[in-house]
Amino acid sequence: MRIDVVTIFPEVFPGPLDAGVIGRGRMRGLLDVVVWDLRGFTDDRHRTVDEPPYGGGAGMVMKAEPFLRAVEAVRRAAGTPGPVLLSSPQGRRFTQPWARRLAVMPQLTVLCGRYEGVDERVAAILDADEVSIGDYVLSGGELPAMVIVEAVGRLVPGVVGEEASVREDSFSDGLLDHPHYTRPAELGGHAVPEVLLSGHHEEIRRWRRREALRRTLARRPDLLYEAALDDEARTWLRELRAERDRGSACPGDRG
Ligand code: 4FV
Repeated sequence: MRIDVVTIFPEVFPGPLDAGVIGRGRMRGLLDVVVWDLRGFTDDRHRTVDEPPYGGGAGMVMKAEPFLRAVEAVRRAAGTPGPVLLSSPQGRRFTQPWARRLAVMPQLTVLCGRYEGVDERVAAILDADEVSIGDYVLSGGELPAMVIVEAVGRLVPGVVGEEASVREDSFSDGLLDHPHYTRPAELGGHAVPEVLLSGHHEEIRRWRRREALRRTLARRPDLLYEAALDDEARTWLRELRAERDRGSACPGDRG
């Protein structure tokens, strides 16, 4: 997969995208991340990318034309161009299912905003999707772009060595992940749950699924509406709800 990023700060991308699975995926040619400098698509000697807002008000707005020229160049270079994303707090919330849908595309372009935002016509003319990584305000779209490259890149087949670990990711079945433990078996009076030391794989699977449900019910009940639950999970969820309602709160879960 090829991911093109357009930004006025190309220098912030090396580092985060060179390390770990993304870095290895790029080295192995499974993932191609190309970072473009937006100023390269300006047409004045001051390489202007922003102007005061029509209608007045504080701050500056990013001009449309440099983004339009940049995406033209990306499309020429990318061969089979895919969707265009514009990172902004006004966007739809980025999720694992959205990352999965993007990871099967041949190419993706991510535009990084700065200042007060980007001229509204960029998204309209490019039919770009606005994407938000969360309800807080950053000073730029570069970190959101890295989040998207990381979340999508690691789903490209072969990028994460153990496919299983991608399959068993948080949100892979719409639930939060189960608790994880490793050596030592006992730490400061906190013992690892017996079942995990039992070697009884079915019992371990059941414990992990139930704990994932318990945690999701306590911390992110909103996820339960979308989650694909089978009969086993629905039964346990009823029991967990009854347990919760009986007031035997989940030990340790502040909910
Ligand atoms: C953001 C977010 C975000 C807002 C103004 C860039 C900044 C500046 N992007 N999810 N939250 N963007 O805060 O995606 O243009």
